[in-house]
Amino acid sequence: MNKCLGCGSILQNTNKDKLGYTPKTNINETKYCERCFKINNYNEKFITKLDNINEYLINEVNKKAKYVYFMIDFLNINNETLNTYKTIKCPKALIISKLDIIPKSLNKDKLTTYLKNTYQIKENIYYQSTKRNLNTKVLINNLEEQHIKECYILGYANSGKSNLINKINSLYNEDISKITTSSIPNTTIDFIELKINDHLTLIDSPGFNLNNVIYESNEYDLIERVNPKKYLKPLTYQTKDITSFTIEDKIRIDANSINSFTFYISNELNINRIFKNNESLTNLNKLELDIPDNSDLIIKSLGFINIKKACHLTIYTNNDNLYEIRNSIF
Ligand SMILES: Nc1nc2c(ncn2[C@@H]2O[C@H](COP(=O)(O)OP(=O)(O)O)[C@@H](O)[C@H]2O)c(=O)[nH]1
Ligand SMILES: [Mg+2]
Repeated sequence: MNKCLGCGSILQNTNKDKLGYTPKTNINETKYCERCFKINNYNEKFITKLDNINEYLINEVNKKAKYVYFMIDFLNINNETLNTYKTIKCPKALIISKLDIIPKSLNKDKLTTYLKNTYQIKENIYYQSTKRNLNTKVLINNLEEQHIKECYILGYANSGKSNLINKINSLYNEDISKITTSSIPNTTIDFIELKINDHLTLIDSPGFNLNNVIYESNEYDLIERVNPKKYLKPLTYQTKDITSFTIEDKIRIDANSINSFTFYISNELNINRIFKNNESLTNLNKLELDIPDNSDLIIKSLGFINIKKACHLTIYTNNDNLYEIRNSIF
């Protein structure tokens, strides 16, 4: 069975609507499926749904893997993503990816201590950026020092797994077949084994799936703006009394007291502040939350809002499971 080098799906030429399709009569004549070809050459965008992907990944990896790097990007650190990390049984390390977007004010040693304590992580935590090529070698050195010959790269959708593997591959090999990457989640369909050199094979994987109000929307333009292109600029708003915030007209957060809200989400997403009473989004589910002093309100896969003082919030949302509260990361 030939697999597409770009996404890992099994190549087939019988069903145009199924993954792995190629129009070639002889499958051996191509390395890539039509979908990867279109993403790579025409920048076409596809939204692909992968059923039961989380269970599939955990089962396969817990059966086969001897070592795992698990990638989570800075805006996606929460109980749900870290609980998934904890289900991986073999030796592993956590990679906080997209280091280039992490606010400079955040000290990495302190962040590590915070993450280890808050989420009970025992393993090493690395910070990495493919975009700026930061700490890529550190990851390889760690594998070499431990004589690890095969490493699975796991993580949530869009955490940067395929870009990292392409980067490492390009450091060791000149003429490489690239794994397909894009800003739309679920580009990688199945495991892809890539021999980097005689001592190391990396295995790319589809991303774990996170429920996300933005990804659910199927709006490409919006999905692309969730991932910050550069260093994140936190936005602070002071509230006096009744103030509503809306994010991309998908989520509404109502505050009712003097406070300070600092948003750590992509600067390309629209945050609106509305002072007067208004009816926008009040047709959605209403979620009431009590926030303790100096907490982060996490909006899964978008980021978080640092809230200075204890308060009560009313949130209008189409998904109650998107929110978590933690002690401030700062
Ligand atoms: N800012 C930033 N974006 C990144 C980095 N690595 C990947 N991305 C972006 O994240 C998105 C998903 O990347 P991809 O490697 O396909 O993620 P995967 O789904 O985990 O394989 C793409 O839009 C990339 O450009 C990084 O180091 N920094
Ligand atoms: Mg990928």
